[in-house]
Amino acid sequence: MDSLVTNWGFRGSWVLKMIVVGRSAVGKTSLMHEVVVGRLPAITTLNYEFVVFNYEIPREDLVEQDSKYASLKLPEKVKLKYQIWDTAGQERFRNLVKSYYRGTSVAFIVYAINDRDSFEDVEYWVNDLEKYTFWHKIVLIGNKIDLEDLRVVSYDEGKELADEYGFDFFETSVLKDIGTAELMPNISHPILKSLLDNYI
Ligand SMILES: Nc1nc2c(ncn2[C@@H]2O[C@H](COP(=O)(O)OP(=O)(O)O)[C@@H](O)[C@H]2O)c(=O)[nH]1
Ligand SMILES: [Mg+2]
Repeated sequence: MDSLVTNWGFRGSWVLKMIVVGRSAVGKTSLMHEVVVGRLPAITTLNYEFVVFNYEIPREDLVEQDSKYASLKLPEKVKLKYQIWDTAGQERFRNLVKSYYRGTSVAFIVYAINDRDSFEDVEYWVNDLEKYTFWHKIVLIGNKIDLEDLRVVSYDEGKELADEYGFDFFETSVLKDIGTAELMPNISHPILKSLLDNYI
């Protein structure tokens, strides 16, 4: 089993690599930007850019929501960082995306609830991810729930698919700021626990 986190150079500092995949224009870049910077990006990457976000996990994220870990104190010196690899979803980049899987523990597969093709693509990404490496966690995300009138993928369909694969599932709207704040804290707790149990 690959390790969950990589020590990124000096004692007590850990980086957790994540990757974001999915069809183009579902909102991958917007979502990760929202998570990291807290607002919609002024420019979208429009399909061809690969972006790496580095993000130090706020301590509040790690302890706030779950009383079970609230009493577990992360030593002051320890720093945790997310490194999020945003990718482009078009066919011609698909081989390139694979080259980023190595050493990555968490994968987000994003589709848009108003784009049936993007939901049907999920299976492609699952197969691709599962061929390549060990995943600590895969998260399925149905984005753009503000477009309720244009919805063609129901919540239940998304949830069922996620359950079938054993993935976490969230619906989000970057535009309306729904479900985005919970995303990272939700995956931080298991990470913290694993760190405390295994590394620190
Ligand atoms: N209505 C709506 N539009 C969104 C949402 N998230 C992203 N978008 C828009 O969808 C388009 C594609 O977003 P982008 O992040 O570049 O998608 P990517 O190709 O998957 O990285 C942009 O015009 C975004 O502003 C959302 O939650 N709701
Ligand atoms: Mg993008």
